[in-house]
Amino acid sequence: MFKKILIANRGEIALRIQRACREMGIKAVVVYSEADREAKYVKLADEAVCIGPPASNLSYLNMPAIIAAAEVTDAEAIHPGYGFLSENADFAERVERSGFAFIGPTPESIRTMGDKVAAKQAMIKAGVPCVPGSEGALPDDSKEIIRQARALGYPVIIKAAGGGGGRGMRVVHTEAALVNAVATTRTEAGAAFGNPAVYMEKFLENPRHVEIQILADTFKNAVWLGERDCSMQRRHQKIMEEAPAPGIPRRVIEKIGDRCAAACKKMGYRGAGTFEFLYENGEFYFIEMNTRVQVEHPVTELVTGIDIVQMQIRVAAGEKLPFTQRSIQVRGHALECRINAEDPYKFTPSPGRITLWHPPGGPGVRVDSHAYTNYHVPPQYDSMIGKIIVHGDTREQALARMRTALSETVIEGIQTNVALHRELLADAKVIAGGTSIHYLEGWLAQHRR
Ligand code: MV4
Repeated sequence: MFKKILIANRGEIALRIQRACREMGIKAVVVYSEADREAKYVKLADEAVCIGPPASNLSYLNMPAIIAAAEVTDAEAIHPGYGFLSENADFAERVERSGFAFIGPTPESIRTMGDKVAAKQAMIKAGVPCVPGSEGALPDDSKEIIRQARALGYPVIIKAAGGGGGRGMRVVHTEAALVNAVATTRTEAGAAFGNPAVYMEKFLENPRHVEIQILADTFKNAVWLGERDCSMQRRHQKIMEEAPAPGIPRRVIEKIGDRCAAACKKMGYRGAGTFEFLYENGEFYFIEMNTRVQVEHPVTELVTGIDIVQMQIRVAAGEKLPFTQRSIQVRGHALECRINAEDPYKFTPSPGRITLWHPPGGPGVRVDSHAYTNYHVPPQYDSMIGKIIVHGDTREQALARMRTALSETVIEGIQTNVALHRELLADAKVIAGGTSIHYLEGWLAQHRR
C-alpha cells in the first residue's frame, strides 16, 4: 500500500479523500491555492503545498505545479477527486510518466470515455443498451444526415463527441431545422472542445437520470454497486440524489448492472466509474461514462457499506477487490442534498464568510463538508459547500431523517439552498419518487416567480 498520497483537489472532496487516507494509515498531502490557504482541511493534512494563485487555471489545473508538489513531498500516488483534472487523460499520462500512480483509470480509458462517440461504440460492442442514433459520428453529407434523422423519427438530439454533462447539444424538432442545427453544433463543438465531430440520437422527452456505480481492479474483477437516481437537477447541476432508484424493477436494474460490470472487464477498466443512463418507459439507454469518483458517491456507500474512495486507492495500489458481486447487498435507502452557497431565487453564487455553521447529526446522518463557523467561501470555485447524506431502512425513513437533518441545519452569513431542499422534501411528487429530469425546473417555474 502507498505510504503517502497527494490530493489534487479542494473543498469537501479533498477532506473526504484525506479521511480515507487517514483510516488506511496513509499520509495525505494537499495542494491548495492562495484562496484556500486558511481552509481547515489544509491545516488537517499531513503536509500542504501552495501551488498558485486563486484562479483554477493557475492552481488546481496547473499540472506541472501539482506534479512538482508530489515530487518535493515524496508522494507515491495522486488522487484527482472530481472536476478539475480528474478526467483529463493528458494529466493521468503525465502523472504516470513522472513515476506516480494515478488513482483512477488508465489514460486510455479516460480518453475513450471522453470521446462520447468512442464511448458509445465501446458500449455497443460490450452489449450495453444505448439510445438509438447515428452509428458513430455524423458525415458531412446533408442527405445522409436527413436520412438518418427520418429513420430515427423527430425529435432528435445532436451532441458533440467532445461534449458531455450537457455541454454541446441541440434538440431538433423538424427536418427544416436539421442541417443548420448540425452545422451550428459542429462549429460550436470545434471552438469549445477542439473537436467538431457530432453524433445524433433519438431525443427522449421525459426520462429519468439513473446511473450505475462500478469498481474494477487490475485482475479482471469488476462489480457494480447498485444504482443512483440523479434526476433532480437544474441546468445540468444535480441537487439531490438517492439510492436505490425508486420504482424500478430489480430484475431490470440487475440486467443493466451485470452488463456494466461485464463491459468493465471487457475494456480492462480500472478503478471507480459510473455508467450514466436515461430511463424511460421501463428501458435503460446508456448516454455517457464518468471515469472519476462522483459528488454523489456517498449514497452508494451508505446502502452498500463499501468505501468507494478506499477502493479506488486499493485498486490503484495493485490490490484485488476484497469482495465479489454475490457479497454486495443494497440495504435500505439513502438520500443526498447538495448544499450550495447561492441565491435561493436567482441561483447566482453567494460567496463570503459563514458566520454560523451548525451541521445536523443523529442516527443515519452523514455530513461531508469542509465548512465551519468563520469559514470564508471563496468566489473562484464551485458553490457547493457540502452535502447532507442520510440512510434509513426504507425510503420513508430516509426522507424523514433528511427532513429532520435539514431542520437542524443552520448556516448564516451567506445564502444557501437549504430552504429549497426543505420545500422539495414536502412536495407530494418528490415524496412519491420517480420524477423526471425536467421536474425541478417545472417546479421552480411554479413556485419561484
Ligand atoms: C439526452 C436527453 C434526451 N435524449 N439524450 C444532458 C446531459 C448529458 N449527459 C446528456 N443529456 C441529455 N441527453 C437523449 N437522446 C436529455 C438529456 C438531458 C439530461 C440528461 C440527464 C440529466 C439531466 C438532463 C437535463 C436535460 C437534458
